[in-house]
Amino acid sequence: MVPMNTKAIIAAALAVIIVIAGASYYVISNNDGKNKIPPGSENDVTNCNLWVYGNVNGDNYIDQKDVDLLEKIIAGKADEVYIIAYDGYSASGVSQRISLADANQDGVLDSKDVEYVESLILYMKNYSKAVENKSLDTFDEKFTLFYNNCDNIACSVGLPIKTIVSMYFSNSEIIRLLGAVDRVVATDDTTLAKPTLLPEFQGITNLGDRKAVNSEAVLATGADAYFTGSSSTYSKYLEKDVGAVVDIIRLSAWEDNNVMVGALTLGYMLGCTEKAYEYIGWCNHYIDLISDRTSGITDKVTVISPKGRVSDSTTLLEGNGPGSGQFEINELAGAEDISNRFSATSEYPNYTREGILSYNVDAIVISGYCGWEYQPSDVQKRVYDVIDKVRYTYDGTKAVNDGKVYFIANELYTGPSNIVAMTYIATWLYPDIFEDVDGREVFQEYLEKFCPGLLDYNLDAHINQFVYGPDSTGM
Ligand SMILES: [Ca+2]
Ligand SMILES: [Ca+2]
Repeated sequence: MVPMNTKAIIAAALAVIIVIAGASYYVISNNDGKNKIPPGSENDVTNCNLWVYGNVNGDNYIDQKDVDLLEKIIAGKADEVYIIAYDGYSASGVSQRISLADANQDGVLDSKDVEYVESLILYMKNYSKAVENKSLDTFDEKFTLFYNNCDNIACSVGLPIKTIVSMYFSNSEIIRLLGAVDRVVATDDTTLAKPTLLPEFQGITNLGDRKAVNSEAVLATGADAYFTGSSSTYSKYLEKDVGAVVDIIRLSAWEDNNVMVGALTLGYMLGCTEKAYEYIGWCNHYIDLISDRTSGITDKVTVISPKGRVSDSTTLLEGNGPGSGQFEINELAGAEDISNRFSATSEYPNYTREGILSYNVDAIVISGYCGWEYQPSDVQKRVYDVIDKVRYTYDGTKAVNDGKVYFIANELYTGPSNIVAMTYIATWLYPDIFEDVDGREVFQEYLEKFCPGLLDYNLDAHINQFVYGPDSTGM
């Protein structure tokens, strides 16, 4: 057993990012070897988005501050800084407390790490400049970067990355916001099935199913790197099959809502740091704004997010729990998501009517299937009819009685545009304290800042495909 005071500190540290006090307590207090995490401290960093070794102090940069701290650590004058790397998506959810100080990943901290970080800083300056000046073709200086992937495994990647494969549409959205679409040599069927969302990817070689991709086809692309997600979902044999030739980069594009880690860490690897920091800054602006106003609320609005599939009413009891992305966005919006009460281990728990009634949930935000590739004529069937079915399924709850049943297209609920969903939810659940915040404006900002291919998209004409709530035109 972990001593009580340590346990409380770990729980507090974890609560900041995962906010499932019940589940984290369960993991820590049942330390049976499967879910072992080292003791935490109140100084642990929970908001590090740059999971690159050499980021010694756990902020979002690798700079002179890291060199200075590393020298102090080596001299015994400072302690290592630990970041909480949460990998909740893999089955039971494993949190790791890791230090990024061993920059060259040789198992010891010494002057070689200092030299490595200094050379990394210099390299990134030249690499980013080559990307910025569009002279990457002739930039042939090589560097091996070490990072922690979304499976919580330390990996290496060879730089520069001149050609890359992008698997899954959320991953492709990240590549676009970083400004690196021109390096994509192959992609997957979900990216190609979204010509409205991702017009600039259309016509790129299709590698098909991201979950079961053909290894030979990956090799045939000749790509330097392959950008995908957790091995529990996406073709876990790839490292073994092609890892010697192609660097397999597993970073979150939605999982655990670690999108910011995915965007910044990949942005670093691609030398697209300027755009990556712009994105992180934009996300943090809204996260902080909502957190500042909701963190003091003691009686938070309780919420669930059932999947709102059109064809099958039984899916209306399928939920989104910790690790799904929706859960984390609800919590960031200041709500108390009660989905974790239905399963301690599954990221997609099944709700029961009895359970939802007994908890008397305050609000329901449907994670629905409309959005980018649909038209206003689809809204009746895909949004309004689904809302009606949800009202029927959850009849008797406070949410239905009070008319607090909302809809967000799942493409907006997870992935890099999920900050838009977060602001909509916050304004719906707490209208009094967010009168000055407008989800629709945040959506437009996302398009203008991070979707250069969508500058002509008429959001007003299509907004009802994405959201249904108090400030949407459908209500
Ligand atoms: Ca740093
Ligand atoms: Ca070392």
